[in-house]
Amino acid sequence: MKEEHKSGLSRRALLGATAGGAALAGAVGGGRLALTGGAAGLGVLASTGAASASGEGATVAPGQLDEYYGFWSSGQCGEMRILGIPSMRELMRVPVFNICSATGWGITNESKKIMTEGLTEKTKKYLAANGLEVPRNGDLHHVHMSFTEGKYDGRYLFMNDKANTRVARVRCDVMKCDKIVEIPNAKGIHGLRPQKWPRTNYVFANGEDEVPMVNDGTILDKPEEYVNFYTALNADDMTIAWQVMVSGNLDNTDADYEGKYAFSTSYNSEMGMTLADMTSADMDHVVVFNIAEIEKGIADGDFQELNGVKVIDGRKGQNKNYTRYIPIPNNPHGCNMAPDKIHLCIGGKLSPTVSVIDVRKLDDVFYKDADPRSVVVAEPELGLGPLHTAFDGQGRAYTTLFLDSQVVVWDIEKAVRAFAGEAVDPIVTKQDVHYQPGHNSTAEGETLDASAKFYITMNKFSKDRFLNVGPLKPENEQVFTIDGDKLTLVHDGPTFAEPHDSIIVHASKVNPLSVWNRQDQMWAETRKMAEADGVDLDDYQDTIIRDGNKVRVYMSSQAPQFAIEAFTVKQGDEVTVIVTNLDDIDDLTHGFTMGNHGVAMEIGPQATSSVTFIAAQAGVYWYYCQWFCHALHMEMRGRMFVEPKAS
Ligand code: CUK
Ligand code: CUA
Ligand code: CA
Repeated sequence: MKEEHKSGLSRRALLGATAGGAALAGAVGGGRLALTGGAAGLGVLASTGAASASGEGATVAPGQLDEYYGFWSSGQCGEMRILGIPSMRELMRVPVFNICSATGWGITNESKKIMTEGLTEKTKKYLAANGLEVPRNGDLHHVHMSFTEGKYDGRYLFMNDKANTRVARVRCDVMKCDKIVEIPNAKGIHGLRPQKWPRTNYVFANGEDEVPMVNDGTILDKPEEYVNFYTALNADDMTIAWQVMVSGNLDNTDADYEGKYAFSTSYNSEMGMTLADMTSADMDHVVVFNIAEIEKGIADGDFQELNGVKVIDGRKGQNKNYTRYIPIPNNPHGCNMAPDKIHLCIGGKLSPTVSVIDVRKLDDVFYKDADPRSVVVAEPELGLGPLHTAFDGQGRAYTTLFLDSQVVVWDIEKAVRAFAGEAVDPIVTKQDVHYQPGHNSTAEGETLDASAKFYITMNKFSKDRFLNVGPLKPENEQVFTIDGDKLTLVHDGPTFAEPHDSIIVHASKVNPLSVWNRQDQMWAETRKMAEADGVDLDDYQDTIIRDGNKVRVYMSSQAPQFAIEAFTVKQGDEVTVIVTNLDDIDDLTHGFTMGNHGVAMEIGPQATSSVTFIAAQAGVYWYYCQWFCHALHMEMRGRMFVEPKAS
């Protein structure tokens, strides 16, 4: 095995130590060096013959449907993706935090409302000052479905935006985003999980970046006055229920199967502002949030109101029952609750260990003053750079080893026994992956329906795995079938920036519509506007309303024609085009693109969409349907005449 290091130390030696911040910080850099320089030479290719005979059951023939949906984050692309599993066929991209040229997300009036109504006043000012209508980007790391009694219930998907501190919700009936909320006070929403039990009443969201409590510029470079916030949103209406101020920062989060506790990892218990500071302590921590106590504190008025949010003080030293801090080595990352309802697994990242917390022991820490570390019932050494853990419902855990480019399969019960002193090895097997895995997923692994069918690894580097496409390489995702102790590679495929996390949901739990309901709330505002204009949006529309310098053009569409094939406005008019797709057949989507105006939108069967723009330049402009809908799709077009302003 060849290993390269700036420091000259071996990667294993470096990461094997859990103490010494500088060495560990160096190890991250060193590991990176090793993986970019030498992974191909690490011998990791040996065990990965392509799909073998034992991978059967993972083949999905052309025309056949997948057994599972995969809901994927897309990182800095800001969208959610839907895949078929196990085929890994990409089925759809759902724009959420991004602006989408195809669907008009961020361009249509309906989507702009969703993208802006939940923003703070500060952000609205920022947008105005920058001449923006909506935030341009997002960084979507975590997609999770709503739960009822510990199982996916097919209602909603929730997701975070680390870049602009937002949380969004996607409706599973139409697979469109219906709510985006900016979280006040917190900065950099990263970890996100729905409450699992009794149902998803709350969505928990971690603030990763520390800022002054009142962040108005009075305090700048005084980290000792910075704080961090844990946020609970009400899942049903996407309002903010409460926040807890914490010590240290927050990385990933999860919730238990009893509705009692939620948990967050912190890699910066030091409240450091530099890499050296953030890695200086041997131990960081997991914060445990006591949901009932927090609710009681809110009810009893033990909070301060900050930017409209009720904030509980759960920092260290409060001596209240809102939070407890469990010491964990070292810059921990992943936070995964096992479906055995007992074991919470924390990826040690700079420590080669996963810390296993028995959540049944937490009551004693809250109410009997037990040592916080007494809840740790196993801490197996698994390998270098443990990040996230998935579960198969059969007592096994699958932990990604970022630096080792492996997944380690281990037995939770054996790890507990080994920790208690028994001579058992919890490690079942180690499997090479390509390369540097972050998150991983098993089918419904974060639910009580966890199964041992597939193992999906989301690798941060593809390196030499695919044809070279220039300096920017794709990421790589791999699917393995699980057969006892054996993982068999059945899919290896590139993916664009940058999925972090995914969930695998049985197809029976997701039942989207094929045709929109005409009464859908998505265009409720547009419907009100039409009513005021005396236009029936459910019937054929070819009405043009002039209202000062505002023009509203109502046109229905039916393949292959817009109800209006020409309309006239005056230069400088604010034009709103409202298109209703009266086709009610599966898969008959129309579009509306106004040439040279930066305007495009999707109008699904029976949907209404609208878009507003200024007709700034005189001339003839063609609009057209940009969604191929008919043999005469090219002919589905019309003209906008813009009369010159009288000078
Ligand atoms: S984080 Cu990306 S690999 Cu944002 Cu869930 Cu761990
Ligand atoms: Cu309508 Cu293409
Ligand atoms: Ca740290």
